[in-house]
Amino acid sequence: MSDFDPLKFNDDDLAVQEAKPKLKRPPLYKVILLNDDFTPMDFVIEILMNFFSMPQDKATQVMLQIHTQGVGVCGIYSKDVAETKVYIVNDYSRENQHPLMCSMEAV
Ligand code: TYC
Repeated sequence: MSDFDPLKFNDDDLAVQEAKPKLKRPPLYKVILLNDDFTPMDFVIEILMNFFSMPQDKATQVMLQIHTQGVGVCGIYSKDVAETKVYIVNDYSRENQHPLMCSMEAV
């Protein structure tokens, strides 16, 4: 019999490697508000309550943190939701002639 015997190469000889799972968690984004000298404090509180569902005491706390430290996090969302929040907050601020800036950054 020759050295090469195809029958030797049956299924049991196959080297198998477990497939690595290809699922990754989708990236998350922080939606942030920046301080400025002109937007009224009450307007920022209204934004935090209405667009980020914060109760008034939490919204006041976050607004004051932005006011003193320059920037603050409004919430953490998937990319699509974060983009929409940024868009509607900036749109609403412009509509009300305030220079408030909302943006997002990867977590
Ligand atoms: N600094 C503003 C003021 O003194 C208040 C303010 C807070 C503005 C937070 C923007 O994201 C902001 N009226």
